[in-house]
Amino acid sequence: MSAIHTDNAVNKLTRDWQERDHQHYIHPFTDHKELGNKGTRIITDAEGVYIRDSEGNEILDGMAGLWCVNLGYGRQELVDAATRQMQQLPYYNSFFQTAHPPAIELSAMLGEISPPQFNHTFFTGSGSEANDTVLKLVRRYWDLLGETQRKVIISRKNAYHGSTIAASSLGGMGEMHKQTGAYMVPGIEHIEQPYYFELGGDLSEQEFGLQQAQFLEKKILQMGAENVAAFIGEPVQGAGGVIIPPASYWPEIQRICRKYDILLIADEVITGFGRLGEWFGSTRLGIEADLMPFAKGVTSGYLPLGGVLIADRVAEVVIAKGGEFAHGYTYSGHPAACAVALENIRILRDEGIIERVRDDIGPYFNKCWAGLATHPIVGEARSIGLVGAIEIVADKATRERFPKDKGAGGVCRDFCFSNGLVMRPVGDSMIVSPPLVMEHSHIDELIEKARLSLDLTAEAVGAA
Ligand code: PXG
Repeated sequence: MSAIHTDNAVNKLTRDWQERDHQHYIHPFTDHKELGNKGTRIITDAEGVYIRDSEGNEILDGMAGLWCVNLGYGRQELVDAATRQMQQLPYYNSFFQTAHPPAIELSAMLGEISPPQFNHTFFTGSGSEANDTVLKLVRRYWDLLGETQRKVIISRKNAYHGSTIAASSLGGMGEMHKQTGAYMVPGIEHIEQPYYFELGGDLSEQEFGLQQAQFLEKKILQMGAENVAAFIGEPVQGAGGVIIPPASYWPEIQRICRKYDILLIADEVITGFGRLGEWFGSTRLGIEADLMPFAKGVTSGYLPLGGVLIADRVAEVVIAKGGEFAHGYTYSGHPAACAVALENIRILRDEGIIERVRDDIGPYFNKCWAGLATHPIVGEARSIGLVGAIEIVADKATRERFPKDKGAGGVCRDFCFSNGLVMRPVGDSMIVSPPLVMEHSHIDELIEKARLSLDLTAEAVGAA
């Protein structure tokens, strides 16, 4: 249980950090006025699957940081890998006909652990940069094949692909589109998403999956198949609310992409590196992609790194016909980040962590999480591998939500925090994506704290 320190010195230090934070630090995706009134929670330490705040509260990290700390906190091997690499060669680039061993070895290793069509990697510093790279690679590929009219990329509403201008444009988040405004990248179209709980209506899951996938074919025909370059999707939408498509969805998307010969991009930034019990979510869901942007779990978040796995079909054209690809970042393939990634992958492999997600801790989590569906304000509890979502509703039978001004998701998040658990709200859906190294007892603790927080939420929002 969390131990709240009331020590004055501790409190004073926290107030001081909060004050300076408010005065100087602009946070990502944050309403500053609101945060200033409330006060930032300051995280100072972490170990295993727990984070600790500046007041000494220990909190079970149900989000693995931001869906990234796959190995959990405090893995000394990762620290040592970074230290060794920083001592030997802290930085060098791969721009001017040079390279360094960590980036070379990592690109070869990624070829080994990914599906067979992938043998090449382009490195970036983040998932957003990976998707900027995707956008350029896709259009370059078709240009090199002489199909210069193939510019349209089809994505989905409520997709998240990052927050650079290209990545916001690829994503389907309404507020981001509104704020990016006139600067959105042209030629990106968004179709409906496979969100059964919200949009399924009277259809069976299978029928709904097919229907949502067939929006792709309708869009291709509307744009003219000869103009369409690619389709991009997260195997399981993450930031959109852990939306797990019906089993019929991805095979139909794959069929349509093949029929019109358009590239299929699986954004594996969240689903890569074991989250769904396979190295890549695509394998679990039977997706055969041409490009796979990745980030987050590749280093368990210990250092920033992203990249794009490039299938032979694309790599061969870009290499044989492309000359110089005018694209790259100072930190593309940063040596320390690559060294950490290599060690991270070695641990995931040697300790059998991914198999454990598939065969043991994943199924245990799935079973326990499904049990939350009996709670009076839970309309659905879904999960796959080690990601899950629950839908908070006012009425289980009709799936009616609480009035927006109750902010049930935010209320639940706050109760979770004060009960020692991180869960992330997406509207009135509550999300978890814990470290892959969770033990059974951690899952039990997560479920118990989630249930307690749901009880308190029900009371606070005046559930019937
Ligand atoms: N693709 C996917 C599928 C993502 O989830 C990105 C790309 C962008 O990665 P970078 O490294 O540029 O952030 C992401 C990132 C949230 C949240 O609140 C999710 C992400 C990032 C920040 C917050 O759920 N996903």
